[in-house]
Amino acid sequence: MSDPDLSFTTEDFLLSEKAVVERFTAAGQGHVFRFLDRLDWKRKNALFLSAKSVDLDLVARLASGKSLAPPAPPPEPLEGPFVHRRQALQDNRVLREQAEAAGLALLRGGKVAILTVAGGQGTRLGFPGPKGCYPVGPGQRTLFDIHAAAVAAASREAGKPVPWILLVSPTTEEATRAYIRRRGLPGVAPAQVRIVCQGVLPALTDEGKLLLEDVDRIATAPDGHGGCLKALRLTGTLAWLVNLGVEELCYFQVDNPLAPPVDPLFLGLHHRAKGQMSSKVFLKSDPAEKVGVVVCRHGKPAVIEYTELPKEQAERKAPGGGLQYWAANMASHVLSMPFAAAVAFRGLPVHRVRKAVPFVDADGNRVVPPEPNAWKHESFVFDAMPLSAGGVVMEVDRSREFAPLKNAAGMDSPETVRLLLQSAGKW
Ligand code: UD2
Repeated sequence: MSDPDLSFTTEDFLLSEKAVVERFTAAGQGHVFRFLDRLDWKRKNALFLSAKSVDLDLVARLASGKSLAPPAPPPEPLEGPFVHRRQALQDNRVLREQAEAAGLALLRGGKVAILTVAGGQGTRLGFPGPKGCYPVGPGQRTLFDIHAAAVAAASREAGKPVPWILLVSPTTEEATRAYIRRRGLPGVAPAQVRIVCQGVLPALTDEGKLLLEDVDRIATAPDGHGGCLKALRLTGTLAWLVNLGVEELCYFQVDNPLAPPVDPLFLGLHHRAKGQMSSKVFLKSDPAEKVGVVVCRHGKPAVIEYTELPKEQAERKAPGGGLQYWAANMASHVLSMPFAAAVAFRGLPVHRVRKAVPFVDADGNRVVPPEPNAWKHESFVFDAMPLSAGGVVMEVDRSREFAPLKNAAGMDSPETVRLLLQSAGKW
């Protein structure tokens, strides 16, 4: 067999750059290369790297409205045998003990891994670094420290290190890696942690055009926590977990320091139901609370985001009193590995929201628009719920499991988180 032709020339590389420009031009997106001739080789490289993160076929589908999440059918009250209310669980000791034992058996059998989504830009918090690095206290204790202590406790309970996947994004990856190199994750063995970077999706104008964030960078943003499953697939992490014998993935958000990474009762109920995706909920504090609600649609659990729930529905009362749509989405889930893999290959619908996206105009000037000027796109992991063939929705005590850090002040701020940690005895 003759030697492979290794005579790779600069021309070949230039040709591939030329091919990229041709492809973008054919797709009506050639304007992103309008400053190419004035870029030095470093910025030229940056622009082509940015261009390669853009899936032009997906852009065309998004621009034409395909791949976008369809309008949701009207919600139905959350009810069914898969719903486990707190009081009913407290009253059913046999079920509780059986489920807890089953959950512990999964944990001790090495069948469980933990996934923490930490790729968000954390804009509302006004903190320069990734949210996980935020020193919520006491002292300099960060969210990552708190979660690491809980993962270490789960590993002790399991009698072995529990694999822990940290989902980051291009916005948070570098700073998260630097933080972990510098401070570590107390009590957690480095070998049990995998940092997985999610993908990005481009911003698009009303005309379906890409925007330049800078002369050498196309405006993109992390593709939403729904991008975690695709990222697990593309990075080989799904295969890594399967090879470890993992069957259940415990998912929670970095911004909730009270979320137990592994909850044997929740795991056990999920497993007993032969669940594919299960979710935790808690009683909404009031109709206007900024959390998604878990409802039923065609008899299956689904989440309506607070931004998409009309005020009248948010305030609707149930016949027995209380809110009709009472079940706040705690964003803690269990996904069975086969289901996570199926969704990773199938993909999730993309939601879009109009935002003010800074861009570079035709003259190369950076413009920060006062009004929303483009669509940002992301997918949500909870859109997998209606796809699952079964699972449970378990109500928990929010005072013990929910202390979200979202804003610099007011609701869901460091102040409210500290108070909630203290009242939960976690200070
Ligand atoms: C989320 C839920 C809301 C409720 C609330 C509870 C959504 C859209 N809404 O509101 O229903 O459950 O949490 O606190 O999920 N993230 C990534 N990558 C991304 C985007 C987000 O990892 O591309 C992470 C982010 O680091 C955070 C979590 O996802 O841990 C939720 O962030 P968000 O800002 O998208 O959603 P939020 O907090 O408004």
